[in-house]
Amino acid sequence: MTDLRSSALAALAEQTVELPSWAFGNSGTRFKVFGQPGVARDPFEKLEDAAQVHRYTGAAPRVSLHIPWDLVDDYGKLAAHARDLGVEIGAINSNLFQDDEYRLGSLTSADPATRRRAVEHHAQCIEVMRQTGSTDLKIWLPDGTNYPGQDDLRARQDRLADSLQQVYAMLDPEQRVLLEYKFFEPYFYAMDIPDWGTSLVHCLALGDQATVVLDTGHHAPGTNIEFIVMQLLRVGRLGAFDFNSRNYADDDLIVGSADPFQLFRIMNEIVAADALRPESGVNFMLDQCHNIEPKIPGQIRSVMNVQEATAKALLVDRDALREAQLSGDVLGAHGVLMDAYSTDVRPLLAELRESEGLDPDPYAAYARSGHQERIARERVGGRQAGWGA
Ligand code: AOS
Ligand code: ZN
Ligand code: ZN
Repeated sequence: MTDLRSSALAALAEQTVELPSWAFGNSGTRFKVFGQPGVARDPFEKLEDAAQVHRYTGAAPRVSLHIPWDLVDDYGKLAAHARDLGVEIGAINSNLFQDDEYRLGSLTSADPATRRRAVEHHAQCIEVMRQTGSTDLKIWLPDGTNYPGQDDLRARQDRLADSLQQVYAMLDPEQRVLLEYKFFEPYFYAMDIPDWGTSLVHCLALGDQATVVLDTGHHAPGTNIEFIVMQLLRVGRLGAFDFNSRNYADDDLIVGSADPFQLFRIMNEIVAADALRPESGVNFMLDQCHNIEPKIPGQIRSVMNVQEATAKALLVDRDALREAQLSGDVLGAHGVLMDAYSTDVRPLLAELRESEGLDPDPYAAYARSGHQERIARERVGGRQAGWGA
């Protein structure tokens, strides 16, 4: 146990979680966007808020950007601002869902001029990557059809493969594509990348610099997500997570809030495959919006939830588990997993934070800092996460 504890502490000290810039802007549902006092007004302020999350958790040193939501004149300046704050720019997210021209598809469009525009948008994103030092280009493809017969499903895949090939060809050697899947929305008959299999097929055709993004909110209810995690790790193509929690749709709620056991099962596969280390190439990102709760504390809570699930996964007694599995001890093996899950890891994480010179309770430390009150006083006129914020 002492060994497990100290190796868990060492692994947790290395773990990082990437924050989404859009978590720090105003957000909501299609019914209502709620404004919050002190919300970030531009990408520079979003970085300042993200840096607060890193300051109190010590585990969130990167921020994903979204183009064009995070459009600025000088990306070198934005990256320098990030560095001054002690964070860096993470994945660059492209946007193929806001233009009228993409109504019937972007990278899959039957119109070559529309496809060309969608590919060129990725050239712009890759340029941002060069200027900010980002190595991950994240593509969520919002293309799909609403009615059987609306378009030729296979032709759409062929056009997608060709467009992705053009994007891939523009990458620098140290850059990679992260290809996300989603089974529904904004189209409801057939999405063009609905599942991990389709994403993987395209990644395999593209080459080694293409990997799959698993957004935990993008599966049908009851899907065994940890199985997908295991399989993608097995073939070396799990590039990243978009962590969040879902109950009904793509809810983008705080990761681990409704089903901490699912998060534990996912992290258990990560730890079992030794994929927690930064060199494993899995980028643990959040993709969330905090519509009714305060945003910086919401992100702090999210990072803490990921850490707690990870700590429990690190405490699984792998030798005992293997022994029970090999001897066919069904309940014994299950019990090993449940013992780890049932451990209260909060003291372990408090010890980790104290060893790093941090407050053992990041959430309370941020609340005491007065930052929330300061931004509410000083920042006036924050806008929605997207739509030109
Ligand atoms: C959309 O449902 C996806 O989860 C995305 O990852 C999207 O790219 C992200 O929300 C930023 O636009
Ligand atoms: Zn996502
Ligand atoms: Zn989503």
